[in-house]
Amino acid sequence: MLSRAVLILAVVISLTACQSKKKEINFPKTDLSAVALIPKPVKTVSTHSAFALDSNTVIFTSLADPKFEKAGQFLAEKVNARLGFDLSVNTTSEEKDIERVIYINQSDSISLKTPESYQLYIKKDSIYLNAKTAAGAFRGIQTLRQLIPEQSNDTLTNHPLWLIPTGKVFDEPQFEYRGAMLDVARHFFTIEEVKKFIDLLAYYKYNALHLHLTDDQGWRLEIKSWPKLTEIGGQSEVGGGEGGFFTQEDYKGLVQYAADRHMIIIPEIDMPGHTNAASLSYPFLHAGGKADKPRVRTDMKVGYSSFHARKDTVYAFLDDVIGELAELTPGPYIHIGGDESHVTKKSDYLYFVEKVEKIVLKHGKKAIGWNEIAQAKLDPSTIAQLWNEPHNAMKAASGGSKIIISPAKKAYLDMKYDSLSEYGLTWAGMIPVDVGYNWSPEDYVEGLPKNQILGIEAPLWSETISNSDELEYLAFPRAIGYSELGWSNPENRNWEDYKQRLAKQVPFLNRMKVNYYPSKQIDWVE
Ligand code: TNX
Repeated sequence: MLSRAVLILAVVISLTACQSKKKEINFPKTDLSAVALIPKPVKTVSTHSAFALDSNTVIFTSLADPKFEKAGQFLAEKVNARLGFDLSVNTTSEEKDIERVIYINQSDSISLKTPESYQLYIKKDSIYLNAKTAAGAFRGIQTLRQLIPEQSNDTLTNHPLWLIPTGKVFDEPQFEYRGAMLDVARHFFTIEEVKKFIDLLAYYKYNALHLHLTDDQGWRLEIKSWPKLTEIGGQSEVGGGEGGFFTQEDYKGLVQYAADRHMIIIPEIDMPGHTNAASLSYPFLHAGGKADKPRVRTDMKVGYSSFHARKDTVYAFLDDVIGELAELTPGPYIHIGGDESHVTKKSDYLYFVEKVEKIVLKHGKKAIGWNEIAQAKLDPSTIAQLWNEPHNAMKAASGGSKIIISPAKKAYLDMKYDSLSEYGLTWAGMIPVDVGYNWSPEDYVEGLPKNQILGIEAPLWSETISNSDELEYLAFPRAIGYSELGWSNPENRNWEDYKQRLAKQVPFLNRMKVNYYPSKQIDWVE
């Protein structure tokens, strides 16, 4: 380890020393501040020259934290795949004439205020990416990916150079939580489909994917102590398709895939309503009374199912389920749903939420629930997710809870864009690309202090979609806008400026084969 560190230092020093011997290239004038970065960084300073990325560039990282090296490898993989290079990390080869280095540096600078803050110093012969944590380095790497131009310059020297504009980027997120949600219950999505969504979200600096794993139409995660949940409850979906579920092995792979991108997965077990598939698997869970008798449901109705709230066996079951879930979840949160329990008596609902919250706490996690849970007496560590009732968000906040902002009218990825939209619902209105962007999560709930907002999340319910193409049609481009609402300061957000930058995402979206909705509001750059 030590010798490798010394070697790297030697390379970095000798690189600076031998610059004078090299032929100076006259780069065309560049402008770092004009690059179409999304989300927009806090500050950029242009120095108008270029770092010439080529196949001889070397990547080094701090070695004290192995996660920095991993982040470097992620960068190398992305650059190699895109440009056909063979860059490696923290290795030197004798034959290579090292001219330029990218150094990913763990820094304890006090100007790096959050774990995800980063600074980029781009000079002609070096790029320094400073961050306190590997998560910060990873966010900076996404900026670097966005700074690599589409076209190489093939005339300045005898091989192609990708000219990265020189200057500085200082950046940090305005909210610590920036999430999207995917409903894999109404329609099942495969591990590969979810991974592709994660890749796209990571590029725009999201740090959380909430998976809505259970609903009336299906239960999608294997629970070893209660196998019928998936054997029976996993075999249906909206429209009558065959459904499906993740084994715990599959799911662990997904959690790791997200973690490799510095994202957490938040698993949701929606209850006491939205539980028809669970009660169909284990009828003792069913509330009776006003709740519909469990049967295979492939329709899109809501609000007809409920768990029984007064049976000890129901809570013993939930202790097992949440226990297994907590084991599978390195992140701090478990989502307990709580929405639209229209056939649960109010007193039963309150009793249920308070009991389940305690089970989550007992397993060492924090609970998140939809805004209805604020009717109960919540532990201050519990988070309320605003979707339709600002007054309940305020109530939760007054008890000390933090709030995730996900208003259906602004942030629901499953609302149609306009009357031409092929997929999506309209109950909360249509959300064209500009409406999705032109609002402020920090001002949405009057009187809610900013320091009680954990962040923003854009949910994608899947009643009308069942594969990656359809998912991408609804999520893109709108999810790109929500990344900016979560990350960038209000003073850096502006629709006219954003729409120009959004238009320039096309080459990336095409490379990733994303079936985005080609909204007429944007002059897409082909
Ligand atoms: C409301 S939003 C629901 C979901 C539906 C969604 C469709 C929320 C917490 N509950 O059950 O899928 O509308 O847009």
